[in-house]
Amino acid sequence: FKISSLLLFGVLSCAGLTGADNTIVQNIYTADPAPVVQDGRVYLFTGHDENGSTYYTMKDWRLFSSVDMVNWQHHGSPMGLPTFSWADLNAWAGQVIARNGKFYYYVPIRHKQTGTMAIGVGVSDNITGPYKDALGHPLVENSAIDPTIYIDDNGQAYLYWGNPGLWYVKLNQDMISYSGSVTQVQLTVGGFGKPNTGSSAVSSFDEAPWVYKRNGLYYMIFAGNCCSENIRYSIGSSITGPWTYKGVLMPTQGASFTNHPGIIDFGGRSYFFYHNGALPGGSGYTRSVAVEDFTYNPDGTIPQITMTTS
Ligand code: FUB
Repeated sequence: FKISSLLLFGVLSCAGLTGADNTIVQNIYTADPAPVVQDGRVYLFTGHDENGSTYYTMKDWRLFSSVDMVNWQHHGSPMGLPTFSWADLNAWAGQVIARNGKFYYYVPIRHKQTGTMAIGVGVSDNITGPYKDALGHPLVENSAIDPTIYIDDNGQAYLYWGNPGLWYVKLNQDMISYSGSVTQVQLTVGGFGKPNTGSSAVSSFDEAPWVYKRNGLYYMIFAGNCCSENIRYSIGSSITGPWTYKGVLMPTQGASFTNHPGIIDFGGRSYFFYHNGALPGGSGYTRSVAVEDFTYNPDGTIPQITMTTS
């Protein structure tokens, strides 16, 4: 599978690039893909690594969309740090979901008063934004990052997030408040795999959870093996588990020591989004979003996927 890109710049004045393969976006560094299908179109929300960055220096999020997984339109930045008056740094990995005729964008950002990472919520009437701060304060704050969101069949929404640890909370119908307590998942080896040799972690789970349901099975895709990450996954019989570890989905490769998954079905095919350091100047802090298509095995397991590294 090869993907080519035609970038139409909504806010940038550069000329578009045509005929290029992975990575999807070739004129800026992108990370932490969060794809969502809406009205027959794939919307790809990403983080944005600054040029020359030597840390996770990220100030805004970016949005791209496609109807064919070949030609991509750049919608610019739907949301940035200035959206959240209470935050000062770290526009890291988020995810968007539709409900109530609105779009909710869950993101980890640093709370400037406490200096810890917290999860904020943007809201918009349009998937392309602009998104406004729905609350004026964090939804949850326990220094963990990487929110992922899923609405179960009974209408109950679950917000998971991770690193350190893996956590979830049940959201109310309004999607900006929750009921019950914040719950920490027990990271057993049977549920999330063995830690890498020499690690003091309980299991291989590190960060970047991506939760969803498909054909009766719940999937928890995640980055494991800190700090040279690969993508691993577990399958559960309910959205809160118990989880059974299923193995490495994408091995460690390429110039980025982190990776971050996002999975969708679209147009009868399944797509695995991730990031690497494949663009010129690419590194662990100047990353690029890429995608591979794949086919689930008949039992719902996922075959190992090879990263495109150039
Ligand atoms: O992009 C900043 C952080 O790097 C994300 O939150 C993690 O998942 C890792 O990709």
